Amino acid sequence: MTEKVLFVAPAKLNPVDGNGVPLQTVRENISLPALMILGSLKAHRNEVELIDLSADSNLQLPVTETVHRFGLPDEYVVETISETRPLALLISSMFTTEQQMVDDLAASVKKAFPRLPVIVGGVHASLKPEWILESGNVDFVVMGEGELTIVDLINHLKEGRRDYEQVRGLAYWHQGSLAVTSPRPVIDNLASLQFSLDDVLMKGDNYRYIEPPTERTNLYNHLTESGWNRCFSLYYSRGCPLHCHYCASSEKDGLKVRHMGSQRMFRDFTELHRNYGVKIFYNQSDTFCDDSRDLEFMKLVREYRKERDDFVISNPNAFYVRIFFPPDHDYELNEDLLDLLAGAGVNVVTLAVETFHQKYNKKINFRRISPARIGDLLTAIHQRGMKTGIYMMYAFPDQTSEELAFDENTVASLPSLDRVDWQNCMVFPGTQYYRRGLAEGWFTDKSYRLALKKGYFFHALPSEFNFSQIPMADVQAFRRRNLSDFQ
Ligand code: B12
Ligand code: SF4
Repeated sequence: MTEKVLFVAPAKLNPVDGNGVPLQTVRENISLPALMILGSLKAHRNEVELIDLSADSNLQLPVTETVHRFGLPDEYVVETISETRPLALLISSMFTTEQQMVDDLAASVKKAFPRLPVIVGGVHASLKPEWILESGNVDFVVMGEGELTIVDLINHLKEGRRDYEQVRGLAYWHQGSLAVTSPRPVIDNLASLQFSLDDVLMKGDNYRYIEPPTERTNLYNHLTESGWNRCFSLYYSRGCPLHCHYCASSEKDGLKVRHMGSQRMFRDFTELHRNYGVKIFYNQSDTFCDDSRDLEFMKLVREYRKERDDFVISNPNAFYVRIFFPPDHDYELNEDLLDLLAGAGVNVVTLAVETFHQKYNKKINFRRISPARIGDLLTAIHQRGMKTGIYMMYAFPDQTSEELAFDENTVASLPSLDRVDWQNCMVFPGTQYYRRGLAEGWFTDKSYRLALKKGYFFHALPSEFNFSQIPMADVQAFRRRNLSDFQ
C-alpha cells in the first residue's frame, strides 16, 4: 500500500432517444470537489491522483432503453488500484440522479479490494448518507465541506486509528447502526484552501478539460476564436441568502456568502490564463457579482484585459436579475455594472428568470422589476456587444397550465433575447420541496428512489416527478414546442 490517495469523479448518466443519441450535450465539467479535496490533501503532504471517468472518456453504455452511461468503465479504476495500491479511494457523489454510478463503482472496487477504505463525499452523499452506506461497499461518508474532514480521516487511516468518532463530519456503520459524528462547522477562511490545479487540470502533459465553447450552445461561441477550448470553472464563494424551494445550496453552504477574496481569485485567474492557457472561464458559484468581492475581481480583470484580451468569461449558472436593479439606486438599471461585465470580457449574460410568477420565484421582486424592465436590461446588454440568454423553469409543484402559458408568452414578448433554456423543476433531498413532498405524500423516500431508477433529468420529466397541475400531455407538448431549447 502506498501513501497515495485516489479520487474518482464517477461516470455520468444521460437521457437518450430511441437511437441512443443523447438528449442533452454530454459535457466535461471540471471536478471542483477534486480540485478542493485533493488540494487540501496535498497541502498536508499526501500524494494524490485523479481519475475523472466522464472527462477522461465518452464511452457510451446503455443502462436502460432511455438512459445511458458515459465515461470510462469502472474496471479502469480497479486496474489502476491494482497497479498503484492507494491508501484509500475517494468518490464524489454530487447528483442524486447519479447515485447509481457511485454505487456501481464502489461495488466493483469493494469486490476486488475488500480492505481498501472507500470514502464518499459530496452534496448528495451529505444529504442522504444512509442511501450511500446501505450497500456496505462504502466505509465512510464525509458530510458537508470536506477539506478538513478528509485530512483528519486520512491521518486516522494512516495511523491505524479506529476512533472515528473523533473525526467531525463523518457517517459510517458502527456495530450495525449508522453512526454520525458531530457536524463540522463551515470553513470561514476559504482563502486558506489550496487547489490541486496540476493533478486535476492536467492528464500527463495534456489539459484534461478540453471543450470548444460551441459544445455548450452556439451562444457561448460569441467573441471566442477557434482553438479556444481550454476551460475552467470559477468557484470562489459558497452560500446563498435566498433559499429557493427547489435548491439545496442555502441549506448546504449557509445563508451567508463566504468568499475567497478578489485578490486570490484574480491571482488564480491570471495563472490559469498565462500558465495553463485557459481561454474560457465559466463561473459556477451561486451568487456571482452579487458580492462586492466578485465586482472587485471583475475590475481587476478589466484592467488586465487592456494587456491581454484572449479570453472570455460567462456565467451559465445565470446572473440574478436583481443585481442590475439595485434598491439603493431606486431600482434604476445599473449601467456601470453592464459596462464592467463587457469590459471584463463577458461574452454572454444569462439571466436567472425561472418564472414570472412571484409565488415560485424568490429571486426577482416583480413589483419593482417588471418583464418590460427585464426586456430593457436585455437590450442594454445587446448594446454592449454581449449575447443574452435567460434560464427558465417549468412544472413547479402546484403550477398550472395557465401559469406556464403566461410564462411562455411573456418570454416570447421579450426583446433582444438570443436564447432561452427551459428546465423542469426537479425535486431533490435537502430542499423545501422534498420535505413538503414527504409530508404531503407525493412520495416516500422508498418510492422516490424506485422512480429515480427509471431516470430523472432536467430535460425529461417522468410522470412520477410531475408535481405540478399541468397534465403530462401538456408538459410533453410544451417540451416539443420548445425543443430547440433543450440541447
Ligand atoms: C457547479 C454546479 C453544476 C455544474 C457542474 C457540476 C459538475 N462538476 O459536474 C453544472 C452546470 C454542470 C451543473 C449541472 C446541474 N446541476 Co448543479 N450545481 C453546481 C453547484 C452550483 C456547485 C457544485 C460544485 O461543484 N461545488 C463546488 C464544490 C467544491 O463543492 P461541493 O460539491 O459542495 O463539494 C464539497 C463537499 O460536498 C465535499 N465533497 C464533495 N465531493 C467530495 C468527495 C469526497 C471524497 C470528499 C471527502 C468530500 C467531497 O467537499 C467539497 C469541498 O468542501 C451546485 C450548488 C452548490 N452550491 O453546491 C449545484 C448542484 C450540485 N446542482 C444541482 C442540479 C440539480 C443540477 C442540474 C440538474 C441542473 C439544475 N436544474 O439545477 C444539472 C445536472 C447535471 C448533471 N447531472 O450532469 C443540485 C444537485 C441536487 C442533487 N441532490 O442532486 C445542486 C446541489 C444545486 C441545487 N439545485 O440544489 N451543476
Ligand atoms: S437557486 Fe440560486 S438563488 Fe436560489 S437558493 Fe439556490 S443558489 Fe440561491
